[in-house]
Amino acid sequence: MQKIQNYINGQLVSSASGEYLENVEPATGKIYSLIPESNSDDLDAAVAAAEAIQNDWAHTSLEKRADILCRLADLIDSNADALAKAEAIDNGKAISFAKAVDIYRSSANIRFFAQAGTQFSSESHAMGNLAINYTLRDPIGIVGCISPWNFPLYLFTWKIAPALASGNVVIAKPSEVTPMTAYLFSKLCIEAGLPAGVLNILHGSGQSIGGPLTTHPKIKAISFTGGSATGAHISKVTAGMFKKLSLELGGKNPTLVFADCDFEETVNEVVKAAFSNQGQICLCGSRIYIERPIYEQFKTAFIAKVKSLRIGDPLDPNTQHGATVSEAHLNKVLSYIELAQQEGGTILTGGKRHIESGRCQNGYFVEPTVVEGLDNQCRTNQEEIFGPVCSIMPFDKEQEAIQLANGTEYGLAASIWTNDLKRAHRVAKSIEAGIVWINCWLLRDLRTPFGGVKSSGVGREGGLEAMRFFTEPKNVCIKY
Ligand code: TXE
Repeated sequence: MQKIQNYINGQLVSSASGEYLENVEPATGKIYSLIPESNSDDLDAAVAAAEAIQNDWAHTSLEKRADILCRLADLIDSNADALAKAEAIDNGKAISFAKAVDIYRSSANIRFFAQAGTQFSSESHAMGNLAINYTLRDPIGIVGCISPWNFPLYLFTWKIAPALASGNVVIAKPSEVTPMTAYLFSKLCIEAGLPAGVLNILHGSGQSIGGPLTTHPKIKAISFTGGSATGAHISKVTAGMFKKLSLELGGKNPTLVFADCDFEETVNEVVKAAFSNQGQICLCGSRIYIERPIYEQFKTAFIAKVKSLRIGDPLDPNTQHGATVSEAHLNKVLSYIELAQQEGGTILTGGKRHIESGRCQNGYFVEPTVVEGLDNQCRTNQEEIFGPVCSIMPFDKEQEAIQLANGTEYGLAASIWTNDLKRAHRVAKSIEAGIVWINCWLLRDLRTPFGGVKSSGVGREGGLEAMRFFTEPKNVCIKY
């Protein structure tokens, strides 16, 4: 049985306790590897390693840091097939999606921030002929990065890349649900010649190592992506420690379809927005509001398209819809489908666990599910399900659509489908979200601010936002 190892001080090591967690392949329900259950002892070793190299890394030239990060990105590219297969096995997602999205973006994240590190600059402010102010942006020091299971390597690199590029040393904790690609990545770090201690990867549960990582006094900033409940917990336990927190949390994103949209393209894209990655993306459009004149026509075309999604073995290149990530998550999603019907919803397609044949017969598959006839305030339309379940309903007026869209505690993303330019700008301005797409979804420019409002989080990732999060500005005023 493969044993995943921690990456501390440039070495692959077991956890101090020697304990392991079981790692299950979602498509088969079988245990296929073991994960170190790390604790504070492992954390102390990682902090010591980080502390020892902290100064050297902070004073490494921008070009040298960029070179090492670009080497890492090149190694991801040259190992893309193996990494995509590992991601598909570990997460249950379709291998074609893992290759085209997860691994492609993992390399792009690192390459982007390698370059951002050499372009990152700060300001100066002249006081006439009296004095000049200049702003230093120094690395914070030792930072913690905690990432979730839905985009394992993609969100892991999305956090560590800006942290490293801005001269910090990092202690990172991937999700215990999907540890494999972070483990394979640590081997690439050794091959790339990343100096020992610059990045340390600790595997294990939120309880055993996640918690200690957030409260360690020498870790001055935490960048977290995960559930809103966990984000709230981290805020609470770190309160009074004055750490910088970046919290990218859950979403319950609206999709607004107006009658004048490009019909065919909108149907196709709204299906992707609802079901990509089995609906396990914080940006997924799980609440679909359609202007009444085209409601029946759109519903018919949408359902037909959803029914055509090919569910199957994540390792089959033709699969479009894989397994949900764990048995616990499978049961959570199925319980919400049950709830949707109790709340008066009608299942238009899907609604059941999908039983595959062959090696995947015990896999955690859920049919892509569409529910109609729910009230906007019901739990199904208020709570993040984070699975292949969406609800649809008609609206009549623009103002009504905006109220429906803004009617949850979340505010991460939204998509608007219309050819009316003025309406597009008007509605985008009124939507309570950090990201609004118009006639597109998940079209990403890594320079843009990424994150949400309300219960979807605090702070922004991406581009200069990330470089600023991982640095401390210091104003120096010098009199002429
Ligand atoms: O997230 P968790 P999970 C949402 C989605 C999902 C729910 C739970 O609704 O169903 O969150 O998913 C670590 N201190 N999203 O269980 O628990 C944990 O080990 C420190 C949306 O994956 O938040 C993992 O590495 N760390 C999200 C990471 O936090 C702790 C993507 C996320 O785990 C911890 C994923 C603690 N006390 C889930 N407890 C998005 N916005 O994309 C756990 N962790």
